[in-house]
Amino acid sequence: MKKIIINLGIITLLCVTFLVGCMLKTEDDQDIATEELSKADSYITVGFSQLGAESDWRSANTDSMLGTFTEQEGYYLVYKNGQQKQANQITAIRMFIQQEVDYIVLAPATEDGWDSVLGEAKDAGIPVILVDRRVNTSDKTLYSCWVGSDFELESKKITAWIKAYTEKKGIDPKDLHIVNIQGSLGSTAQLGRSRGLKNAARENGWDLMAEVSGDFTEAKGQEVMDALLKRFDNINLVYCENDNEAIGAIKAIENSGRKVGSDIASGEIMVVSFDGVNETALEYAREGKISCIAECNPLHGPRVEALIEMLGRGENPLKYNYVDEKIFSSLSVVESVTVDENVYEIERP
Ligand code: GZL
Repeated sequence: MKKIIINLGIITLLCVTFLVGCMLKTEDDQDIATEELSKADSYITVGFSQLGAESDWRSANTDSMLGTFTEQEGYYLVYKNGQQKQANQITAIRMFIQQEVDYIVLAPATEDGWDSVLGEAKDAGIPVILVDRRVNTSDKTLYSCWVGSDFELESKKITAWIKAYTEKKGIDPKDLHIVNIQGSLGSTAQLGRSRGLKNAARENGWDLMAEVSGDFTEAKGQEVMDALLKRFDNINLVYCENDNEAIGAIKAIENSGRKVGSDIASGEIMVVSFDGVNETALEYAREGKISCIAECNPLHGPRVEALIEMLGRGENPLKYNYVDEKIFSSLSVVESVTVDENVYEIERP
């Protein structure tokens, strides 16, 4: 009998312990949840919708934002990655609205289709800051301000470099046979960089033979370059709208047995690119495999923070805030380019 009582006692003790444990866990969970919410209440809460992770530039941009909006600096950041899909970004913005964040930061994948969800943020009284690419809307009140690059200026710099270089090398403009491996179609970076090349080709009499999207990725860049090499036998300049595409294109060119370089007259295929973030691309630029890179600066975190601080003080920042950017080449033939009456020194990568 005694043994049974002891067993019953142990069973009872185990049940009580279990129940207390659950309650403690629940209370702890409740405490943690409450603590998180209260912490969020005492911080500036920022909802950041990033478009994806397609390139080194994007990763650097994300790192800059995450490194800026930290709890130590008084922020509570809710970060959502859209995996290249606008629908995911729209869902994220609606979640930020439900969470009643203080600010929404949006890096839009493409320019169209934002009016509805930005209207919901406006109705909720949450300021929206755009970063990197732009949105195409007639209602400019849907966002407080934007910070990023002048993509067409980036293109004007690199095409001015191409013009100066080929003229110094005595290459007839009509003998310049160009293919453009474009970025993600409909993105502001792609639209500006493609427009810049198209205008320069028309003005200079260059032969722009094809424009095909490489989606800002290395794999797609290599695939597109493979196809273009099968389609054309006279390509002598490849204009890549970002470094990752350029790395992929160079793989395809070398796999085909052709040589990448700046000696077009001797049959080398010249590659130019944008970003200047990927270390391999910068090494290629130092080696002369990539002849010229137009910088696209990804470090927008501190810039967005400055805009939030201004908005927090009730000030009105500039609507459009452009970042200053360089142009890199290891070829000393061209020392500077002049674009829109501004002189840009060519810097070593
Ligand atoms: C430019 C940015 C582009 C980069 C690419 O600001 O939108 O997207 O040039 C990135 O590398 O994928």
